[in-house]
Amino acid sequence: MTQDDIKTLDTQPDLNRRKFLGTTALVSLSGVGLSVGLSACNKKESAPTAGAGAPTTSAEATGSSKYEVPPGKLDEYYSFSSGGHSGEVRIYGLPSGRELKRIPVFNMDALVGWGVTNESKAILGTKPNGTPKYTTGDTHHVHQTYADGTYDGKYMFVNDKIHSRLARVRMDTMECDKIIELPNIQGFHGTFPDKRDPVDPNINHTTRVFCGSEFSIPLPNDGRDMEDGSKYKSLFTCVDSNTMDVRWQVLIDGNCDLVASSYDGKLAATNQYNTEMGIHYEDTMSAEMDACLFFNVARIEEAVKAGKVSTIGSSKVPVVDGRRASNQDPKTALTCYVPIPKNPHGVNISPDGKYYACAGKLSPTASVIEHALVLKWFDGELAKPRDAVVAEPEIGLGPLHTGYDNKGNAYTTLFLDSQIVKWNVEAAIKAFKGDKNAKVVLDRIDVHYQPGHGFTSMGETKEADGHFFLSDNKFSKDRFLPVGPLHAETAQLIDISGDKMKLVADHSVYSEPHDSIIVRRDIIKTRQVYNLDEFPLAVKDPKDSGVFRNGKKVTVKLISQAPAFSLREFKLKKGDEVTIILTNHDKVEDLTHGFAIPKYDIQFIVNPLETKSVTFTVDKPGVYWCYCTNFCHALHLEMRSRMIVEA
Ligand code: RUQ
Ligand code: CUA
Ligand code: CA
Repeated sequence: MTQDDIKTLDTQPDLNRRKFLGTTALVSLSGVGLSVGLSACNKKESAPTAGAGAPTTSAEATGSSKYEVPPGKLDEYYSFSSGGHSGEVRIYGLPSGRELKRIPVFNMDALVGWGVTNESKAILGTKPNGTPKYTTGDTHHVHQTYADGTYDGKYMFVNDKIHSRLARVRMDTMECDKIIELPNIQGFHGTFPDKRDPVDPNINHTTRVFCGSEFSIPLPNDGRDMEDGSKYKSLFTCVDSNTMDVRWQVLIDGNCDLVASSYDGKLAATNQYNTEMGIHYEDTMSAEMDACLFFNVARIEEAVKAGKVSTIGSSKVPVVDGRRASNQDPKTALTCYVPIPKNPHGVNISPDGKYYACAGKLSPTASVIEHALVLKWFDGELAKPRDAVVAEPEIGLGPLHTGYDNKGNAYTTLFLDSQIVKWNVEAAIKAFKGDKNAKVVLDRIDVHYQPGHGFTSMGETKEADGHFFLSDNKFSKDRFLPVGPLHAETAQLIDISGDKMKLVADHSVYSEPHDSIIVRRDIIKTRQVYNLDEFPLAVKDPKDSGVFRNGKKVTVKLISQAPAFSLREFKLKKGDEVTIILTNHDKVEDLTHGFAIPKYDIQFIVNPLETKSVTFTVDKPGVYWCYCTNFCHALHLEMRSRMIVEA
């Protein structure tokens, strides 16, 4: 394929001519880099595509008041979004796009003191010297716990791809309460809570979190088998959502990527783009078909119970064998590999629980897999896994993630075409059966530019409401004021309630949001204040404040109450290991104080009736003004205490 051929990729209207992006095409594509990918962005409208309705002209925001949230009014939805490189989770209001909060998870954060206080360090994990074990994170997938097929407002889970950690965030305080590191994997990417137990009908809520790992590694990864990629392996991991213990892992062929869970609790799914087990990226696209891999949760747990497990390295986690060769008999198989073209990306279950859409990425198709047919294969009643594919519509170039409305329509991001395509699932099934009149693709809309993730309001629950689609685009180019070589990204809000999609807002977002969920506001019930009794260290009475010495270990107990700390000063000696415990006695929502110590790198906040502590060694004699960092009162600047360190 020549450079010119590649250039025509974006304007070539005949889908069939670009059915698959071959390895050569992609290798050269990466060579010319973004100029090819982005050339789609240069046109205001895209060329009509065969089999599709007329493309929608990029509907620039009309400023219709319907989508405006006037001053003093609240948004209809929360959007919970991963922060990518920052390692945090972000919360936006929709439709306004107001950024409401950043929850530090895998990152340190001076505003709240995450990674600074003893309590947060205990969650983050520390090195022997007491500093956080890792200071970087890479969050991608945010999902909340379910009850009865919809969000229950209890917890949210988010992955850390770089260090393979799973974090849990409490929804009442919107703070991280637990982080674990998954054993024997790298590139932990897809994350999805289950929706009910596969066996026990009384458990209709989340009790597990499924985790997919993208990179295969030698197992154990201790210096053996490093040159031979065919010996590398991947594991699919199940975590207990309550205890956050790793329950089990499944050894698989190929890799995992994104993850979905079924509404009946019976299956978990992951798309696989590297069934080739390639180490170099050309190798990862050498095969025309990869797979969507299904896990039979009940059978895996029976096998674990029956002790049909092994362990890897020093990990005690039971590992069952889900490799293809060991799972040929459907009646006993733990896994089912459904062939899907080519380097698929994204696996999303429809709100009625019937279908999974697995988009082709390097094939212009989305494969529709019927849940009931995968179960049938496990019962020995379906000839081969591929028969579970009931539709494979051609929808456009570079299809990635799919969201759903409440009318049987799917909305898929097209990375290369820079579009969102709306298609009807039942029509796609009819067309696959040969119905030439089935109208599959219903609408297309240009987005700006190169959408990665896309998701609909409540679309990952049975309460999908068909109101909004949010397109998280990887490039904003000319949409916002330039801020240097790295631009903001665009989150574009699209009204999907009518027949035609309508672009209603561009929101700029700080790089790099990956997946998000859009949650109705009535589901989220946050607390207003903490309770003194929640904290074992709480300084409950102002009279309990003071300096308590035990040799070189010193405890300083303080309370904050606007506009003063209970100690005007506290004296320490050089070399002391001091623990400062601060309890905020203000009881009013949002009346938060901060505590910062110059030159000692201490900064944190205490929310109403919250207690936090820090431990450090005082090695620099002198006077240090500990001041309140959070504006709390007309006398906020005056709110200080003096740390006096004697030589
Ligand atoms: S997936 S790398 Cu997490 Cu589409 Cu974004
Ligand atoms: Cu307390 Cu500012
Ligand atoms: Ca592949």
